Amino acid sequence: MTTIVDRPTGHAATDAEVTTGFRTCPLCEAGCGLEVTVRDGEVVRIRGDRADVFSHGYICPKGSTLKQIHDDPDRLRSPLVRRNGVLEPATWDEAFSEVDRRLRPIIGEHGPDAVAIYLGNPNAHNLAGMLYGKPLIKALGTTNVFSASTVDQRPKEVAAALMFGHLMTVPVPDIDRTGYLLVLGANPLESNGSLATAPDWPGRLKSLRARGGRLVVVDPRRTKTAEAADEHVAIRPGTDPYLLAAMVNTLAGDDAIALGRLAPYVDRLEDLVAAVAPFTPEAVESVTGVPAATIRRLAGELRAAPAGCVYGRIGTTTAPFGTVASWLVDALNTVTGNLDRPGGAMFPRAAAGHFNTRGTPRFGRGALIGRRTSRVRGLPESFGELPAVCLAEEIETPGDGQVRALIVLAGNPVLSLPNGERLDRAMAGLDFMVSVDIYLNETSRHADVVLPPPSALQRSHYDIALLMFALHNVANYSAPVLPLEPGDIDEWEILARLALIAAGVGPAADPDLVTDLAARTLLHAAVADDHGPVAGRDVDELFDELAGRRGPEKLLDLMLRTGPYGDGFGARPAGLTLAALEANPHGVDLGALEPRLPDCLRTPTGTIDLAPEAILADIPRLAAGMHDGPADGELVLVGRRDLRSNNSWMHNVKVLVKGKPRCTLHVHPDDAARLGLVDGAPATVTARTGRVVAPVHVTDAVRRGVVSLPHGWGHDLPGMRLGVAADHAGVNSNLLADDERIDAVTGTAAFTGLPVEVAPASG
Ligand SMILES: Nc1nc2c(c(=O)[nH]1)N[C@H]1C(S)=C(S)[C@@H](COP(=O)(O)OP(=O)(O)OC[C@H]3O[C@@H](n4cnc5c(=O)[nH]c(N)nc54)[C@H](O)[C@@H]3O)O[C@H]1N2
Ligand SMILES: Nc1nc2c(c(=O)[nH]1)N[C@H]1C(S)=C(S)[C@@H](COP(=O)(O)OP(=O)(O)OC[C@H]3O[C@@H](n4cnc5c(=O)[nH]c(N)nc54)[C@H](O)[C@@H]3O)O[C@H]1N2
Ligand code: SF4
Ligand SMILES: [Mo]
Repeated sequence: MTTIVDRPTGHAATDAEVTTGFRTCPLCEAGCGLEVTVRDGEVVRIRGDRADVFSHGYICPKGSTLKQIHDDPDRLRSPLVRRNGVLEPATWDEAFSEVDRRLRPIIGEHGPDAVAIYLGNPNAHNLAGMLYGKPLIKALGTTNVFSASTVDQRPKEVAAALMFGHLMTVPVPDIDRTGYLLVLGANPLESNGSLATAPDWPGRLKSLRARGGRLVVVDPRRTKTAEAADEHVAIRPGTDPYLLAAMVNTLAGDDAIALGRLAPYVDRLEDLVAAVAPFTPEAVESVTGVPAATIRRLAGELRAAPAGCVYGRIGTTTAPFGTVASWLVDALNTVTGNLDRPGGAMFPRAAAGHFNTRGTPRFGRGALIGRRTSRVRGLPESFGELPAVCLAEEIETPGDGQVRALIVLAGNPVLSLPNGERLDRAMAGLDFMVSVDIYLNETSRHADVVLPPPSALQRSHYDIALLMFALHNVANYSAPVLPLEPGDIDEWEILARLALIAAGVGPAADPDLVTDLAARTLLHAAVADDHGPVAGRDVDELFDELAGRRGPEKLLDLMLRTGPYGDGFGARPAGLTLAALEANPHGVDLGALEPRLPDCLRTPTGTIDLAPEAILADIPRLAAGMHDGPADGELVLVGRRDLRSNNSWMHNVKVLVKGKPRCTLHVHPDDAARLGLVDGAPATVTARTGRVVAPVHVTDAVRRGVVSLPHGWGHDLPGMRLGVAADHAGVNSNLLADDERIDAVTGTAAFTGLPVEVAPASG
């Protein structure tokens, strides 16, 4: 444990040992540093770590609730095994034996595809998920792999892979140096940012404006971020690609395209220009609801800014044209000369695990997408995963390859995937299900075995994934603040033991086998990398150097040492190691983002593809809707996030759910008047797949014709153990979200702009 014993001054001297631990908050992508004070094994205070190199003390109201989650009596402390239909406490050995007993025969009889896996959002914030999820998938050998990515950022990843050669090569907005930031479909003042890792968005956006920069927010709702902006453009949901295409069209028409330094590395500019030719600002005015003059002005402003940047997030990705929109965001960054320059859209250089820092610069296989399709609906695979919208039908539909068993890692798909009611029903029909989860909730209540990891404060942390999107290059490792309870096992060990069971080695095998196999695999790749710091070295020798560590620490040390700042196992003695991070509990500053093109490209051509065929194929569909203005009385649903909420699982924390209800239906006053809806009274919202009743909040913060309901609520199902959440149940907006509405290129759920009917609820 990296703890510093200190006695706060001003306290009466006691015999209690007070320790202070520092750890990165794992709850959202901002990655704030926390200072955790522990007295006699109990957390007494969590506040922002003022010495953290990235967050400098900033936290949001969720950060300190790691204590409440740790102390939550509803948090599972032991495995549960279903016996005679009832989930009962069991020992770890009993639980793993049960998984072995039930899972192996299903694989034996029906093949590996009979077991599906869903990886939920917290895996991206968690060393276990990042390092042991893949070995588990490999051991299962299933092609039925699903994750939260296809209800989230997959369109951005596919666009990035097609343009730049790898899914994690996503340009991030350099908000600390930009002079002009155009934000579409993101609300970082509630979400704290996404695919753009940085603590303190409020402070950063304030500084942007204080230094004379301009902030423009495109959102059907006047969000907190829009209120903090110079300009709010209330776009019609789902139509961002029309707006973006028209901006590129404007620049092309004005002969204002300027690739700058990037010109030698950019391919197919003419095809981009041709693709957007039909989308003039005038042509898209009615579909977007944005005046042509505004579109022209935004294009001109972006072009004229000394350094400007376009940033699109979930409102643009979980949309019917999510990939087209994601591509156009970076096409616009490129044609305005803003890609890869300070103040523009830049490529971070992460310390561990970043594919684009390995191998030969400008050489790669490109996007690994569409290599197969889903069994029932024929939707495309991407990066080894199938769209999550397919999960229910793959369970329900008999035949070869039918999903009969499901492993859920840190996910709550019943509340998070579209058509939740269908998924809930499908799960009830599974032969066997395992949930690795800290709660007995909407999803894990279907499991036959629930395996609870310890709380976040009892685990170590490093943001392998999120630091690849950081707005400043940093590395920050956290040791556990609290020890494991006797007999408990860490989350990585749970996943490793599941992998060993899946591989047929049995429930009692040593989890370190999984670590060591993964370590050797990584080392083989590292020594084979002619451009890396351990090129040509002996794998066994390097492996032996890691002997003092086990679990995720072993793998992380390896990744850091072979990474771009690493010590190269002695080759660069001053370089980064895990030990160096342990000695710096507030993190290590690796410097501001720097231009990385063309070396970070991994496309087959070694250049940026400005007009990927797989995306252009969706343009005719886009063009077909170009003149579709809103129908009379049209009402469409969009989501929203709240600072005090985190997807589906933090509503059991009293301090976060107290106060006025947050799961309300926002309705514009004109629509409310037209439909006879009254503020505070319940309304029925109906869509193809379902119906919910939610209290109305009349507000002109939503655009006319748009209603908004947050996701992640609906905690009123039987068989759960979420006492606080049940008292603030709300409704599940994914009973309305349609599993047939998708982004065509990736199969990602198109949550936004769902047609709904709203009426006063009787009684
Ligand atoms: N309608 C609509 N639906 C949406 C969205 C939307 O905007 N609108 N957003 C989508 C997005 S972006 C995402 S990312 C998904 C998220 O959806 P999911 O992938 O389902 O993730 P969460 O809702 O965060 O649920 C996390 C689960 O993990 C458990 N958990 C928490 N911490 C840990 C841990 O450390 N270890 C383990 N093993 N379990 C843990 C929680 O109890 C919970 O059951 O929802 C998507 N669904
Ligand atoms: N407090 C909190 N923080 C979170 C989360 C959380 O649940 N709560 N979830 C985390 C996760 S998993 C993610 S992925 C990130 C997401 O981070 P963000 O992308 O910032 O998420 P939101 O706050 O939902 O903002 C999306 C915005 O898009 C708008 N929008 C909807 N449809 C459209 C459209 O068609 N066009 C445009 N231009 N805008 C549209 C919505 O009104 C909303 O304001 O947040 C993360 N952080
Ligand atoms: S902003 Fe995110 S990372 Fe920072 S304290 Fe809040 S939840 Fe944690
Ligand atoms: Mo997400």
